[in-house]
Amino acid sequence: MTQEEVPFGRVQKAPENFIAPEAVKTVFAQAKNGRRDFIRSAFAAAVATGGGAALAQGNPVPVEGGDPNILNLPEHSKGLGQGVATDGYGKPSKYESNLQRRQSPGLTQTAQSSVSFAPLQSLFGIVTPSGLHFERHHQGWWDIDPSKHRFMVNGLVKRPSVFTVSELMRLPSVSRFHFIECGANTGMEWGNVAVPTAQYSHGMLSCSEFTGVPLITLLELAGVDLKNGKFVLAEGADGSSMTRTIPMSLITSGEVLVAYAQNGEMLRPENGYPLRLVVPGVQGVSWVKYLRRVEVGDKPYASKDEAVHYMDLLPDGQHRQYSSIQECKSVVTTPSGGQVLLDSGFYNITGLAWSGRGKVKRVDVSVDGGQNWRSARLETPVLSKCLTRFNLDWVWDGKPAIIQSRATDETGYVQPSYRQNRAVRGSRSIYHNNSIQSWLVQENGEVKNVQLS
Ligand SMILES: Nc1nc2c(c(=O)[nH]1)N[C@H]1C(S)=C(S)[C@@H](COP(=O)(O)O)O[C@H]1N2
Ligand SMILES: [Mo]
Repeated sequence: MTQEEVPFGRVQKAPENFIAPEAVKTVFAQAKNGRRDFIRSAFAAAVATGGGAALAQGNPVPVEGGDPNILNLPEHSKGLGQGVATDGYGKPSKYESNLQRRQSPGLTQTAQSSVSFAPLQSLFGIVTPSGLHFERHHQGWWDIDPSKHRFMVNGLVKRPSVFTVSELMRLPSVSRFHFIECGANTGMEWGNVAVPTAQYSHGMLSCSEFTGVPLITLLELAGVDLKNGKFVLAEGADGSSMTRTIPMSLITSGEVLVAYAQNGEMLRPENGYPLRLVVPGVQGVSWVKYLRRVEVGDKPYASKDEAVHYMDLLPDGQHRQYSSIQECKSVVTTPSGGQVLLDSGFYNITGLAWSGRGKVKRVDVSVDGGQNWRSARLETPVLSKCLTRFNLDWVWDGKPAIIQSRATDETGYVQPSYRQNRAVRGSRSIYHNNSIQSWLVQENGEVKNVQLS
């Protein structure tokens, strides 16, 4: 892997003004006084290392030579900036061009039947910017003309119905934050293949605010027979003939949406424009893109994408079907594989936790390979079937450390270790790997993906 391929993490490159270790120690000591103090003293400590302390007191800069980034007035403080950015869709800073979704070096790279992974190690908060949302296409993506797209409801309904996209958009809508995770996320690791970065180990995961119409509203408009109609088959309009069975219980709860928008704008074409099914908590394959039809039936359909693919091979050679809910899982995104810690001292351990069964209740973090655990701070909002951001203070002593996170959801389910998962599932599975992830911080600061047996 080249340097170019390692997406920029906050700890990967040494910016010239990185806080000196001495200052960090002061900051950490003061951090115990609470967060508010921490921010204030972090600022004080940071300026104390450069010319800023004196600046704050109104005295001349005492640092020998001075910091040219402060002393030399930059162009942007003197000249006229650029005009309003009305020349098309806004773009990230050119200094962030390394932040990209990428195909895994270890997977076959057939563009139309492939995956691009989201750069989890460089994202903040819980929302995935739409241009960095992971992609999984079985037969390529399309930019479908919404005026020609139709959505049909048939099967066990009184009035088989067809909706245009504009008709759907006239109906009462809801907006909800949810994660989507491909059932194959972290799949390589079942066979002990340690892919280099969090992007490739966990990046078939994204989280957005989706807007759309609850599917139950559309079924009711069509006069659904809920007595006999226990399942729905969802079908996409692309050439992959993607069809998946959704149990009616998920639909009557009002959770399943026919979505047209993502993060405040219409869906991106890669993510199913103009319509996609949102099935909170369920593996990505059921979130059918380019959604064109739902059929109400009385039994599961056992379509190719559920009778041949997306099943779990068990150690006795049997296959487990319809294990669709994404169980509670978490991953530390910094420090994570491919990043480099610059020096011993203070670091903010941060990561993501999620559960297909509800809210995340707690996340414990270990820096010694699971011998001792501390509870991380869960940042708000903590939402159901949504990514939750966690953070924990850590002072690295410069010795090798193994960093892990272990999430617990509101049902009381605790994220299992590899040993626990393999005892039930063996090691030849592909899908539904929610094992605890381990990152080894080496003495030289380089972070590696490792598995503890
Ligand atoms: N029509 C259609 N829907 C689809 C797919 C597809 O190839 N075609 N891929 C599925 C799979 S396997 C996943 S993991 C998710 C990926 O959604 P994304 O590309 O928006 O991340 O879409 C699902 N829905
Ligand atoms: Mo998937």
